[in-house]
Amino acid sequence: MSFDTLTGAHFRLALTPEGWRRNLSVTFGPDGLITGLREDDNPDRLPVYENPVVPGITDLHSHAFQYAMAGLSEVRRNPVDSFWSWRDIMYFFALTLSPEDMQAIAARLYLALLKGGYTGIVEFHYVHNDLDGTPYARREELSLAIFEAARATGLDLTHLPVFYAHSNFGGLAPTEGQRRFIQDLDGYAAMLEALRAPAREAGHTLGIAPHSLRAATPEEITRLMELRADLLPDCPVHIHVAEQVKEVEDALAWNGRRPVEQLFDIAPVDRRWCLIHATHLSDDEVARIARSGATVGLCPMTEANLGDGIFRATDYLAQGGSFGIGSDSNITTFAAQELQQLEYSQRLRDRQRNVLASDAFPNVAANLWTRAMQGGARAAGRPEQGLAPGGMASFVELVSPEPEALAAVAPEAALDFHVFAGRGFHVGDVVVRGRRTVQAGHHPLEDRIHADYAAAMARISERLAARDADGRMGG
Ligand code: NGQ
Ligand code: ZN
Repeated sequence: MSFDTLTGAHFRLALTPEGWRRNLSVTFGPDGLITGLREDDNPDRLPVYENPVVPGITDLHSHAFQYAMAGLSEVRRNPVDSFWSWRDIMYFFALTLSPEDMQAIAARLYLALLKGGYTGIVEFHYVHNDLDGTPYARREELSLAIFEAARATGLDLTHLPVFYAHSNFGGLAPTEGQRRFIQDLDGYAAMLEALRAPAREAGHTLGIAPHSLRAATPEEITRLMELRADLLPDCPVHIHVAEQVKEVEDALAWNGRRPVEQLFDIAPVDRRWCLIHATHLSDDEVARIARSGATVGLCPMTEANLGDGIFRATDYLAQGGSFGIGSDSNITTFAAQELQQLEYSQRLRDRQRNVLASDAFPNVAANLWTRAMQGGARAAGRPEQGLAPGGMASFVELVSPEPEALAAVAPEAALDFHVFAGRGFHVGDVVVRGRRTVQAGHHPLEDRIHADYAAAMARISERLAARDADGRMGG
């Protein structure tokens, strides 16, 4: 599929790192980066966007396959359901998928994400093995399914093959339900090597991801850093950390150190790192992450869905910490909803309003959108300038569903409506590095992507029904 390529555009109103600006002529280079930006009345007759335009956000944390189980784990089955009982269902579901299913689900998800305000994705990919736990003939088979989904949809991919070897702190043996995730270091290195050429050809970025301090030991993380220096110097490194209180307790029980303390003990955490969730932090941990330049990968809707807890966003942002947002379990695909949930979690805790604004951006939505764009790009190993020279030519056009009704509202409020008013804006065009992937709300391959997804879901539900004698999914 080839998309229209734009060499520039004229924005009547665009959200830049300096705030909203009017009448901007912007030119794009062949690499999809912004080469020039100036205020004028469009002497070069570039294509004009009359509607407000915002930079696309990089979704910095996704497990694509979980999109297909969204909504299927909302039934109480235990006296107290929790993250851990959800995880059992997720493991059960992960044991159902073929490579073809993986590709169809990821393509359907990535299509939805493009229409949800995202132009990039960081896929934290840990389902590697065949159903019985043995590697595929091509061990990178399922990663290639993700590559294909990104190619078909046009979403900008940073792919993180995940290293996963244990079930808890202290190098405990993995469980049977984790068998599709498990690799040793040699197998992992072989997979990374096999992915380098196809990633380069397709323009994807590769990174490294120890799943968590539960799934990788300190020695293994040290070895992964050596592997990174050999194969992918300076690539992004992501890890799940301190999401659940139980993880903090297990960490303390193992060696007396909290998870984020353990991470800083063993790894050179810097701006190339992304700490996913980081929900439960001490004052010292908040300060250390903020100082390190690492990005915190917040997944507000999933964290709410799983009952994780509330991230200390006010403290962290006051110290200049970098953050981005991830759709994680993909229960929602709208960036606006993630940002709304992030702000509301702080309002509910502090009993205040307009909490996550800044002096530069008193509008909460513009502040959160801009910072999440920057943090997401940093976490993906991409330029983080936004709609400015050197930034990515990746943007989203916001179209009002009721232009007449909103005519009296300043156009600059479009993003406030998009994030905080349920009757938000639609996306019109979505341009990724200069390529128009969505035009007036439509993707050229959407019919096929929907049909492939429906076929995959039919196969999956048959397989689930066959295995699901005790009704663990759905109703
Ligand atoms: C995951 N998801 O890897 O999909 C994790 C659950 C775990 C989230 N934490 C598994 N949301 O952390 O052990
Ligand atoms: Zn995750």
